[in-house]
Amino acid sequence: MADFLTDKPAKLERAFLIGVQTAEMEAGEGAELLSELKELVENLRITVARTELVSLRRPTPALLLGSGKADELVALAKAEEADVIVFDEALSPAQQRNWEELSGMAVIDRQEVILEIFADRAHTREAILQVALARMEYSLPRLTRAWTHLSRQRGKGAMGGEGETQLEQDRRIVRDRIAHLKAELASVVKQRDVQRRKRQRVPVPTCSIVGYTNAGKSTLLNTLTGAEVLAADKLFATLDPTTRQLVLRGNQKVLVTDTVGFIRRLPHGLVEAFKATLEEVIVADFLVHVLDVTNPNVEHHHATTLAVLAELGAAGKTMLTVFNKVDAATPAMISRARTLAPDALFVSALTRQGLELLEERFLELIAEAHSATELLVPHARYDVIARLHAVGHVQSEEQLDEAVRLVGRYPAAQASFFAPFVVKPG
Ligand SMILES: Nc1nc2c(ncn2[C@@H]2O[C@H](COP(=O)(O)OP(=O)(O)OP(=O)(O)O)[C@@H](O)[C@H]2O)c(=O)[nH]1
Ligand SMILES: [Mg+2]
Repeated sequence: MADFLTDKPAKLERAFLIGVQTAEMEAGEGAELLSELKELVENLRITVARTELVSLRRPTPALLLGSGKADELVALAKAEEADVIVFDEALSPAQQRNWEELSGMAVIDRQEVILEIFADRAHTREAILQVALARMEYSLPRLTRAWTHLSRQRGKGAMGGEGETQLEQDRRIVRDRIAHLKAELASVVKQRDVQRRKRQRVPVPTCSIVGYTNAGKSTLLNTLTGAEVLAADKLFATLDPTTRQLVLRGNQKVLVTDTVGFIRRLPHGLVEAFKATLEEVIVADFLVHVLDVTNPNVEHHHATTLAVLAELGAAGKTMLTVFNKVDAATPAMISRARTLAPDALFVSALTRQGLELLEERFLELIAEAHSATELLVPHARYDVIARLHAVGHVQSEEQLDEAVRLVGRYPAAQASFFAPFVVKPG
């Protein structure tokens, strides 16, 4: 089989970055995206030799930019001795191929950079499968390229007469692998479902931490729960959701899940592939949206997270907005954040500043999401009490003369069993 999927001979080292500012974009947005792209590329341990921002009026089908501009940029990239050109704007498979022919270099776009970072970070079986699937779907229309996944393909004869059949073969292999990955992923997802259902038997409230990459989500989970999730100053440090129990005042428990970070222009295939992982977000009782208050692009981060949540079908969920890293913020940053989200909390996951207040807000949201039920159970029905302890969550238990008064919760599926004893529904 053609091993363009696994072959990684020539690692790319010096990148020439091209950002685009179109008329529809806000002033400065192209530059902002370009600096974010620089950070992304550096996360792949590739040196950024130079960045260029071009203004684009009308995209061309062949090269996106006009051919004069393209020649100029290729000359600049060559002068920098770059071995890869990276576009912030998405390139069609044809545009990508044309640029590679024009420059003789690898030419990739932001989407491929993000896919590459995800591939680099994926460690669990589920994450590896999800990233592999997203990469395959990205590669399928691009099989005629001389470069793939940041490395030159070896032994490929995809162009020319005989190459036609080779290309067809390659396509079939990739399609087969996509089908295979989907099936394997489905079985992993099923296992997760079983695990989650087990957890739901005891209806402990759940919340998911969401937000832009590097906002401090994992640090917050670690500080709150004493978990030891990897938190690092790199993009997409977390790919797999981690759930930990947090015990609040009054012994109220809540399961907190840390999730993969979001970013602007996330490849659609990745959102699709990570939907299963992000299901935690959809089933959570409430969300905690963490933002880095010190980041100059915080408004865009805010908007991006809301957009991805909408794409996941989680737009209407109860959400607590939290500006993190106040220990490093200036008063100007704080007032800017207030304008963006007036009801937000300000915390530092590093110094614990504001976390007590955050936990109080958790308690309020839990109370809203799960108001407890009150039951009166005759002493003779000890089986009912035992069952509530086994399948539900008992907040308080009081021995009265004729009965036991219990306040707590149980799964909806058990409602008919407990119904005869309910005196105050939740
Ligand atoms: N100054 C300061 N830095 C923080 C704070 N919280 C997190 N950081 C730093 O921000 C960086 C990113 O933190 P993470 O917790 O890995 O961020 P994340 O949101 O989980 O990032 P991804 O998993 O990549 O989406 C790390 O270098 C942290 O040390 C904080 O309250 N103050
Ligand atoms: Mg993280």
